[in-house]
Amino acid sequence: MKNVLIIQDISGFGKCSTTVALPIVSACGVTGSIMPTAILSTHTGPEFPGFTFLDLTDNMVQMLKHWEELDIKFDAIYTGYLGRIDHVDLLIEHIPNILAPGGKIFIDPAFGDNGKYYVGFDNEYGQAQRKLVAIADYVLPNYTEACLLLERSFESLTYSEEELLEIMQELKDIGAKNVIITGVRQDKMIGAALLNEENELTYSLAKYIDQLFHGTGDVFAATVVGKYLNSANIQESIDTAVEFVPAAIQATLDDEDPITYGVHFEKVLHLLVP
Ligand code: PXL
Repeated sequence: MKNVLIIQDISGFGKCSTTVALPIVSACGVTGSIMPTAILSTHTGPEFPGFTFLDLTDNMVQMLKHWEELDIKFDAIYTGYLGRIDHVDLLIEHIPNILAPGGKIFIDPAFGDNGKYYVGFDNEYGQAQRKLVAIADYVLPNYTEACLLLERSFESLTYSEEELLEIMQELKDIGAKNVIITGVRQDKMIGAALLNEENELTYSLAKYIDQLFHGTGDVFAATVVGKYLNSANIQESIDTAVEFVPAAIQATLDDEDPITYGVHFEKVLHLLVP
């Protein structure tokens, strides 16, 4: 059975990062191992002012040391929201020791949306994440994160295919083997674009639902990772994720909970079961 190491924070309430990634990869029939980077009361979005934040860097060092002593290896490493710049160098140093031969590295920068960094992050954090992009087999930024990584203007985006390719190529120039950009829009559709190792550009698009939800980037990335580990087919995995996100959003809209409670992906999790 494939085993992916999910390296993200645990947000107690609000559904994102580890609490989303773990059930999703499990539904895909993949073992999810975790290395929490921080524990928060909620995610850092504006709906939850005053969130708590416990940094777990010291514990990460201990966990890595223990796994290295036991020679534990993972079939994939999947990083998302980390929390501290220090985490980047720690991971760069240790990932080679805990990745199985032929294992894949998935990097979701997870530091911004709508043209801005999340609370607590700045350009220094974004530029540090470039080191992870450099070792990625697959990097999965949204348009905001792609622009911030490249220090490009988000406001002057034209969303043309030429510009999209330029951005993807620049991310490859940093070192990422494959680039998956999310939030790509075409007419009434939304989805993701992939520029693969052979420099082929493909789109996966689904119906656009005009409602922003926190955590959809995490749902998308976790689905790609979980499905990929079972199929080794990145295009199929992206197609599934692009369909799964609107299904989860629709399930949330159909529920009476306030949307601040997060995406109710649990209601459609069965769609991912092999
Ligand atoms: O969904 C990304 C994410 C993950 N973890 C935390 C966050 C966010 C986005 O704001 O705040 C703690």
